[in-house]
Amino acid sequence: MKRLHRVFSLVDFAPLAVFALVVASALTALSVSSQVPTNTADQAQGNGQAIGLVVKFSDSVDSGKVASAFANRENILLGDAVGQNAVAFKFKTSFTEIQAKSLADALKAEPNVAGVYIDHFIAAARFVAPANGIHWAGPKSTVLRSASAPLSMALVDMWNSATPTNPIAKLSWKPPTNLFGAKILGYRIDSYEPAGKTWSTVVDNTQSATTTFIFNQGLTAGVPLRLRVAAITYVGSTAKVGSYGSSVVIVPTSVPQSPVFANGSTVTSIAPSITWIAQSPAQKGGLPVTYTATASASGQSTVTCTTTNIRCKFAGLSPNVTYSVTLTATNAHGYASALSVVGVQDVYYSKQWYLGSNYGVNAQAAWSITQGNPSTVVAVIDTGITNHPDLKDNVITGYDMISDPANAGDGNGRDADPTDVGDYTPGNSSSWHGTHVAGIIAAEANSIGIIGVAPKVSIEPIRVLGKTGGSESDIAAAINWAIGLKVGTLPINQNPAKVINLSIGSNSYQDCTSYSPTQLAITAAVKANVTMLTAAGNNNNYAAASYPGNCYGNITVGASNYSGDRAYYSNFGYLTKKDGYVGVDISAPGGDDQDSVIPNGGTVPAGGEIYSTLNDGKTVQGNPTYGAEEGTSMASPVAAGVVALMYSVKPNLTDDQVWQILKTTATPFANGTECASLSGYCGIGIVNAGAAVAAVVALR
Ligand SMILES: [Ca+2]
Ligand SMILES: [Ca+2]
Ligand SMILES: [Ca+2]
Repeated sequence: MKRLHRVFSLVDFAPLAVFALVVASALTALSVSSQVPTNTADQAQGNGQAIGLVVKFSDSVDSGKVASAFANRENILLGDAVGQNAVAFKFKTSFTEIQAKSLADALKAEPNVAGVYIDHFIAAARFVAPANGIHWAGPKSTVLRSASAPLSMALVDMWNSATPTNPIAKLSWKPPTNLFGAKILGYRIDSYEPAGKTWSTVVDNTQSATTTFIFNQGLTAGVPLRLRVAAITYVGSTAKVGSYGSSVVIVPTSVPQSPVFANGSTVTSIAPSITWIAQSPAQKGGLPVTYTATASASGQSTVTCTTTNIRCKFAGLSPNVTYSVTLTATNAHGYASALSVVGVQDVYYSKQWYLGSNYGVNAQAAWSITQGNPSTVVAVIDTGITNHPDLKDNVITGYDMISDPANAGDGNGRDADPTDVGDYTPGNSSSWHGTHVAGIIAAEANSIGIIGVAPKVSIEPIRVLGKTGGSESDIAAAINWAIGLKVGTLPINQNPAKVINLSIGSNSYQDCTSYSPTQLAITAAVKANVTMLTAAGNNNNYAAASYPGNCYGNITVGASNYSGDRAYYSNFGYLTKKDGYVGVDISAPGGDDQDSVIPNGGTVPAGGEIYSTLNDGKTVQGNPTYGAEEGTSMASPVAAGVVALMYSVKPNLTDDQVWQILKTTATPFANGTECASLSGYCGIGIVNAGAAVAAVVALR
């Protein structure tokens, strides 16, 4: 994590586990799963078992030769090179974590040894989402007799054009007639929650005898706001809440939000209509909305159509011309920024809500500047890659870094072919996880399938996760190879990465920095100004306990949803006294099947999940396909794609500049959400491609 000073020792975590962070799997192209995830072994999950050591030798020795001698003497088996003069060793018999640390400490004192790290294996396990209820309790109070109810309640809409997207309401009342000898300390205001048919306190105590209260945050336009008020009176040092007056209700308003297209993005004289997703009352700003679509093409006159519906047909388009369309939603307060859809032809673009909706990454704005550059290389350290027509021109030579032939499943240890041979286990289909991740970053801009966040950058697949998971030493070797360092006798990577995506996580052990071979590699990557994005983990728990997100120097990405809040499974920040919430640096859309219904306005495309490239093989590779999945595994590559766009504009950006820009351009979480109210809990905000790329342009 980028901002974290070490917090691991502060928290005591149960040895649960996760790896490769997909929550739900829907492996077929067209039947998108919107059911609650079955949580079956989505991918590798960590058991945290110490399997060996990684020893970094001093630069002045022949590390291969010294390692051989070392292995004989210490009764440990020599494994593969990790890079940076580090070599993996395997324990001949099983070691506990404590025994491994003890041996590591002893070996640190040996001549020629510069560092010793513990290697862990990450094995398959299941994801179980724990319950996470948050409850607010008001203070208790006592007094002999409570005041009577306040009178003459009134609630009015106070929207004003200075803050057009923000609904504001003013509540006023008259004081109670009977105070029973007490004095007014303040007022308590409750709001009605229709879901549970209950009242909940929104202002515990106004601490004032003033009989008006302005609500200028936390309101949602279009969602009825019903309030009631009671006086809080006190005698001596005791206080009591009085009777509630009758309630009042209004529907707060604002300008509308941007509409989202529901189908392909261009119109022609043959197909002259355009459809968009029905907006909820909140998205309409709580007011009636009119939509105006404008079709334009160079050398042609502009054609518009207007409707209050979700579909509009253009009349009088020129034959054989492809038009670009801009759609604007207007209500009595104003209009939403128009959304242009120039050029996107990919047929499943309409499923990719995370690119263009209100809490998506604003990809269109970035694409007006760049769709990426093929010389910008994104290493996807994952399960490998499959053949896919929507990826083929963007995938460059990678490597298969899995040392253990049995786990690799391709008949050998490390080799130059990172083809994903599947991670099928009885009862679980192969995940093709690396293919899904690669498509999110760089699926091609063409007329088929989906479009990646950075559809013109290059994907460098490096395979580290096999049949049953992967080892830390192989992950470290993959990072070292990705950034162009020598890894034993392997050929040097001719296309070093600028961005590395690690959609991997395990909360089975906490310590990264002092004993992890991965930290050794991440530190080298950051030094080389390579930006590393890691998943925050899917445990609905502290991200600071999820490896390798809890290493230092990487950007740890939490998963957000369509509504602009935390996806229910995403790990979150840990509250420290010094730094506030730490552990998640930033969020990006990762999908949330429990946030798939737009209130009173239809459903979120792809069941609220992230639609990307897949393969339909249950065991071995079958045919290329597409499917919806969710997880911080999906959020991290969304962010990686944005970073790749940034480097495409300015390849000599420093890693620190990348982080500063991501931080200052992030979209705030939706008003009233957990992520918005607990600052830093889900990171700084949601990655905004358009704003980030514009900020890079401004640097030049
Ligand atoms: Ca192999
Ligand atoms: Ca291979
Ligand atoms: Ca495509």
